[in-house]
Amino acid sequence: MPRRSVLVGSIAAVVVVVAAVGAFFLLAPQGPREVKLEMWEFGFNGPSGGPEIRARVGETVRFVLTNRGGTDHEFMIVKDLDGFREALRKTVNELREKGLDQEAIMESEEVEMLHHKYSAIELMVDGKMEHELELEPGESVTVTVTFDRPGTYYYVCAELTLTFPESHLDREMFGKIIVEG
Ligand SMILES: [Cu+2]
Repeated sequence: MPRRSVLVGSIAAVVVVVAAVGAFFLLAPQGPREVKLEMWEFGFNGPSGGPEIRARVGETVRFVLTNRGGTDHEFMIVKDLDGFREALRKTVNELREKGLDQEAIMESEEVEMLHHKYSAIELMVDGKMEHELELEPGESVTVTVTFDRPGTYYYVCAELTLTFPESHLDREMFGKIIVEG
């Protein structure tokens, strides 16, 4: 075979391979975007706060949560961050005034109800819808969240362990989620 034909043949082969790889990535089903969040005292991926997450309306994001800290941490998504924080403070104080101890307050119906009231987006875990999740130290959970409406949301931890009567939210354990239409 003349040298030129070999060269043309090689180029053609490279073009075919590049086109095939390109088509594979274009046509392969794109899974939900994955966001890894490590929980620490008292932040996500660090000692305070958490990374800002941007999503599009209709997008599904898979959160891989791992509790790397030494105490329990929570995960839920709220819209009214200040309202939730204030309501939690008020409820905890009212229950303390009634004489309830930390354990009783953490397991109280009142605190549970607040989580339900302020949860803005449901979390899908193993095929089940949840308002909030609680992870023990070392635990890891994958959560799927679909953002149906535009707006600003916050993923938060409102645990009371170690910080009682304050919550982890009072130590800035939250991050912003911006959902664009
Ligand atoms: Cu926490």
